[in-house]
Amino acid sequence: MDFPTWMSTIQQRTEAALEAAMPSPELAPARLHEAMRYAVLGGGKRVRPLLCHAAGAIFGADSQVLDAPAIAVELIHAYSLVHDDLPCMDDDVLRRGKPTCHVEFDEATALLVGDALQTQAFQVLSNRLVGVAATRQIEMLHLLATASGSRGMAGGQAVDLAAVGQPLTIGELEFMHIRKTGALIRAAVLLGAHCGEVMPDALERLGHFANRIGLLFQVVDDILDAEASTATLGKTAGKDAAQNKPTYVNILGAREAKAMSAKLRQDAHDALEPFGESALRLHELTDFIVERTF
Ligand code: GRG
Repeated sequence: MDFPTWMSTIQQRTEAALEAAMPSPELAPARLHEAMRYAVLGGGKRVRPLLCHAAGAIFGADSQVLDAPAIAVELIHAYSLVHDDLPCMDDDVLRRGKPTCHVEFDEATALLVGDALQTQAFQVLSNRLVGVAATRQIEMLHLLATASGSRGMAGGQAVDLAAVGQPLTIGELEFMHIRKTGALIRAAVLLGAHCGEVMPDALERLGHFANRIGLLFQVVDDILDAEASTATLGKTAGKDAAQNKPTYVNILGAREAKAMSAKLRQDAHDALEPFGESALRLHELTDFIVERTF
């Protein structure tokens, strides 16, 4: 199967699994459920579910089992986008090519959407996973909680908010992005591996790969924010500069940021070397992260 076909197959099964996990809009409280569905369904590249499936495939994990961690991570991601767009945070009106959740509904609803999606992620991941030992599943829940919390994504967001208008060093910028963007990407990869027969040394190597692509994802995001249009991105372009936010592009310059992206891409491919052919999809996803246009 070629990469575009594989990608579209996983995106479709992710969409179906998300649809099945989402509460019906007819169920009370209808407005909250409608807003949750609005924030989650029918949009996004589904990069984290793709990474989860690709990592799981290396260790022979079953696709049906992988759907649970894949959508759990996507639900955390969707919650983070809804909260990030709120006026008290990034204050944005456009996400995934449509009005942000608080614009389409209202702020209080958007806040609750994020809360409910976050807990739903853990509800999904705590369902029985066929073929995964209970102790392993507890490790997975712990991993996702740590990646999402104050030592992971939420912590990175706190550093991000505090950094507006502040001159950051490249080291401080990296500290922030390893948490804000990288932690969830790492969780997606490791959760996928946990669903298969993975050994500790392979997990460590995969963790190294995931750290590289987490940063890579962010460097590319900064380049796109500076160079792509709002129409292409489906979210407001040029926001980082407008909000005086530290980014790889404004600290290093576009040329250096692109050189950094090329280096991280190579490091990521190198980290996959020991997995041989079985890591084909992760290699392809690494290239996709760099070559994406939105
Ligand atoms: C509110 C706790 C909390 C955290 C928010 C993820 C995040 C932290 C903020 C989003 C801001 C941002 C632009 C981060 C850069 C990287 C990123 C996560 C981009 C969006 O992810 P994509 O490109 O989006 O995977 P889609 O829409 O394709 O799912």
